[in-house]
Order: sequence, then structure tokens, then C-alpha cells
Amino acid sequence: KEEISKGTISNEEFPKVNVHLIPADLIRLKEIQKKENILGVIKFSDLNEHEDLKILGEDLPTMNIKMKPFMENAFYEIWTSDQPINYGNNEILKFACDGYHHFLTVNIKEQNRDLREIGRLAYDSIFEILKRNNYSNISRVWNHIPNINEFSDAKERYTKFCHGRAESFEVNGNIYPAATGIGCRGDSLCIYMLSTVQNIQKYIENPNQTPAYKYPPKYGIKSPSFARATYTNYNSLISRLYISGTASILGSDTVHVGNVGKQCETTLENIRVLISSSNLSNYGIKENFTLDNIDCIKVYIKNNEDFEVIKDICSNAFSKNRSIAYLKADVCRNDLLVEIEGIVQ
Ligand code: 3EB
Repeated sequence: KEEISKGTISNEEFPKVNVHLIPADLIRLKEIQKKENILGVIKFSDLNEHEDLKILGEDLPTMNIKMKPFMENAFYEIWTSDQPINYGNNEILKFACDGYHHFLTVNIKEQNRDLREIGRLAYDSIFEILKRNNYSNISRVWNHIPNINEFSDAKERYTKFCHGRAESFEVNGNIYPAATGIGCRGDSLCIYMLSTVQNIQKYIENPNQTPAYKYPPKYGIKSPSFARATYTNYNSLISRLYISGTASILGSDTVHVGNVGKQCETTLENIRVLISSSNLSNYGIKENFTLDNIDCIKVYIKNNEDFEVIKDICSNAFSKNRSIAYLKADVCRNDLLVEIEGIVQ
């Protein structure tokens, strides 16, 4: 377990990480494990039994995110690699690396501790491992926060998490990757992320949205530490764009409070603008993406009664060939009814 593969690059080899979002009923993880090198498996369900994940063994980074899918029992997000993989872990995290990519899961039970402290602790441990393993260029992070909109000490819990996370980023380079910060059920802070050995990412902002790290203090003492997207450039042929959790925010304000249809449309428009050639060209990226190109889509829905409206809009907006998971979750601002993310690959 101590023997992890230090990040190295040789040009002959072709680095490739694959990600699939699949309804759990459609596949057997054991079959995939026979054929592919698995970096990690994230399950999205509100089930209590996870024998399916245990079958993969102790070493593999796996995690159930307690979140109910609207249409399925559970989803798997499966990360695989063309390269052989080494695994490692400590008390709170597990990681897998293939010489190019580093996949990491963190699960911390709150146990009455302050969320600011847990957020800082989580990210301090993450950065320590990333630096030690030499995979410190973060592509994408997902943060799942129980009771995200509840208040404690007169502060919304999401802002406490942001505070602790920001404190850790401050001492670890202040570089913000694409991220999701979303509610979940259960009593553990669950984080997973992908990073790379080489610095092949560009962090992308949206001209119609204030960069989150510049949000005014009314949204929290410390701003959220994330970019709107990460562009990962492998070579002239292969790139990937990770789109952060995106919501109905223009500038730094929530728009269309109480109108779920308009929030959903605004969210999609935010994504269109973000991934368009006119935005990407500001970063020297000569690509043009549309909603049709997005895969591994997650649509987080706050209220059950909004599902049909959101599903109608999203199933028309995205390509029928791509995978979409509709998941029930609270969004980081109480007035946000929907949040959408995805991956262009
Ligand atoms: C927003 O724009 C929506 O805290 O990591 C989206 C993506 C959101 C990531 C995070 C929060 C985060 O502020 C919320």
C-alpha cells in the first residue's frame, strides 16, 4: 500500500482517464473490474447496503454519496484508466494513481465537530497527499455536504465549509479548480477529486458570473474556492472540459427566485456561454462546445415537485445519447432550486 506510483510522464504512452455515469441496475462492477483498471467508483443512492462496492475490495477508492436519484435506484460514476493502477489510503482518504492521474476519495464523519474545521482538515489532508504523491494539479473536485442549508452559530453550514476550505487553499497555492458544492444526506462530508501529475489544466470563468472566489462577503466570510470549469489539455487531439456545478446566478446574485423553469433555463444559458468558443478563446483554447457535447450530466433538484419541469427542459437541451442523472439534493443557496454539471469528453 505504501508503494504508490510517483507521477512520471513518458511521451510514448497515451494517458487516458475514462469516466462513465451509469444506472447501477445496468452493470456488474465485478465484470468491469475483470476488464478495466478502475481508479474509483462513486455510487449515488440513498440505499443503506453497499455490498456491490465492497466486492471491489478494500483498496479501491469507493464511496456512496447519500442522494436519491429520481428515476433509478442508484448510479455509478466509474473512473477507469488505460494504465496499471496503484492504491493507497490513510484514516480519512483513499487514492488511486496511474502515473498520470490521481483519483481520491475523502469521507469524514462530522461527530459534532465544526464544519469549518472539518473542511480545513479535509483539504489539508488532500493537499498533503497530492504533494507527497506528486499529483498536485487538480482537475475537478466534488464536495458533498450534509444539511448544507442548515444554520449553526448563526452561519449557514455551507459558508462554514467554505471558510475551512478557503483556509486550506490559502496555504496551498490559491489555485481554484472546477468544483461542485452540493448537499447530501447522511452525517459525513464526502469529497472526491481527480488531479494530474502535469499541469495540463486551465481554469475557466464565466463572463456572466462573478468568479466565486470574488463573491461579496454576504455570501460568506470566505468566498467559495472554485472555478466555473477546468479545461484539461492532453494533446492536440484529446481534451476534456469539466463543468462545475452551475446554477441560476448572474453576477453574484441568484436570479428567478421561486421560478424553477427560469432557473433551469438560466443555468443552461450559463453553461452555453461558459463552454462557447467566444469564452474559451479568452484562454487560448480553440474549441467550441455546445450542450450536445456534454456527458456525465448531473442535475441536482431541490424539491420533488420540480422534477418533471426540470426533466422536460433538460432532456430537450442535452443530447439523447448522453447520460443524465437527476438527483435530489439541496443546493448551496437556499433560493437555488436546481444545479447542473457535466463533462465534455
Ligand atoms: C455557485 O455558483 C453555485 O462550493 O465548491 C457551485 C460549484 C457552487 C461549486 C463549491 C458551489 C461550489 O455559487 C454553488
